[in-house]
Amino acid sequence: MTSAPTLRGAQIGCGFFAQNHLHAWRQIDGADIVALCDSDPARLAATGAAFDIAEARRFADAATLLSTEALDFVDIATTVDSHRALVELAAARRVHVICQKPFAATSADAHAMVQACDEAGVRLMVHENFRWQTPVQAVRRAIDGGAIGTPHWGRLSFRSAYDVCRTQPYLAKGARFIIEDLGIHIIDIARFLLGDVATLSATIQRVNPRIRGEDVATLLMCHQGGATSVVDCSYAAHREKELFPQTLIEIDGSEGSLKLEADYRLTLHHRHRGTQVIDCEPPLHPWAERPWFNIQDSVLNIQAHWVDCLRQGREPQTSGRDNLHTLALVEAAYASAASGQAVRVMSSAPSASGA
Ligand code: NAD
Ligand code: 89V
Repeated sequence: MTSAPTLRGAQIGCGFFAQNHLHAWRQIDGADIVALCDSDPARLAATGAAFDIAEARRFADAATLLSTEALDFVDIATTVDSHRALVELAAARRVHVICQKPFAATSADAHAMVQACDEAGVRLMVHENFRWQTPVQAVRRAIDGGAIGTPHWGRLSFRSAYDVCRTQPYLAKGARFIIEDLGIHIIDIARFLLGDVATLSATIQRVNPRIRGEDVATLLMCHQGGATSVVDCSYAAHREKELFPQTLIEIDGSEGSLKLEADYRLTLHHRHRGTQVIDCEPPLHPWAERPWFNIQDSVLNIQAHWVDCLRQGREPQTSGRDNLHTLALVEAAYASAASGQAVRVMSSAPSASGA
């Protein structure tokens, strides 16, 4: 039996986080990155050398890349201001697309990008990797396995004082910070575990005077299925133990409860079957490092999911269409924080949130 041809991909954006994408692509069977693109010559050269991509296959602009290389997909890991142009360029070339989060700066941009890919008949996945973290996948499996019955309440918490702006300096300059950069991940996990959201209330605060946007956010969400969740995020939480980049999760269900606590310890308690403790520590891949290894492992998992979806002709879990729901909640959070009112969440696209 002949094995399927290896998918040919190109990495657009060779900055801080793209290095994790490229390490993970090397570890995945079925896909190869054959070309690179970055408008910054120094980063392009350094990344090309580090990942053995020949100079002839390094491009300063995506249009030349797409008109020169025969590609199955592009992996866009640039910052949000360039996402729409790059996604539409790839769609126009009938090339499948992965795009980093935040997918788009506005809801209108996001809808246009989804439509462009639909009309071109190409797959579109948003690289929203937090739900692909090993511990979060374990929580999903526990719920699917009936460990706690039907979930009715949850708390998803990311509290840290880690200086994330050191490696991502652009985060300190934006009018929006923690919800658009980090909250978006935790909101997506809440959708993945508890389903889509009907109404949302939010408050935001700025504690660190050296940044422009908010570094603390607290959301209350009422899910369409009846559950209520609290999503709380902070980059101004000076705790006894720094837990970056761990997301802690508590969920109560009709038959029991689960807690994903510090250092990837998952406790499942069932009212009749008692308590079980599971160590969900993610693998530390050879190219990964602490404390980022949890996120780095999720990069491998989501990219492997992409290869499976392209091979099997399936819609990725975090498709552009699905991510419209997560983006709508980000917009609702900022609107609620500004108005002080709860917001009824409207998102036109049908959801495949997974809960
Ligand atoms: P970065 O600034 O370090 O890298 C972006 C690179 O893209 C730069 O090298 C820049 O020169 C290049 N670039 C920008 N516009 C371009 C264009 N039009 N054509 C070609 N190259 C272009 O940024 P980063 O920290 O690596 O973040 C990139 C994206 O990844 C952001 O959207 C960020 O939110 C996201 N991110 C996600 C995770 C995660 O998945 N968990 C973690 C960190 C960052
Ligand atoms: O993962 C990210 O998207 C990063 C982080 C949340 C760590 O700040 O931007």
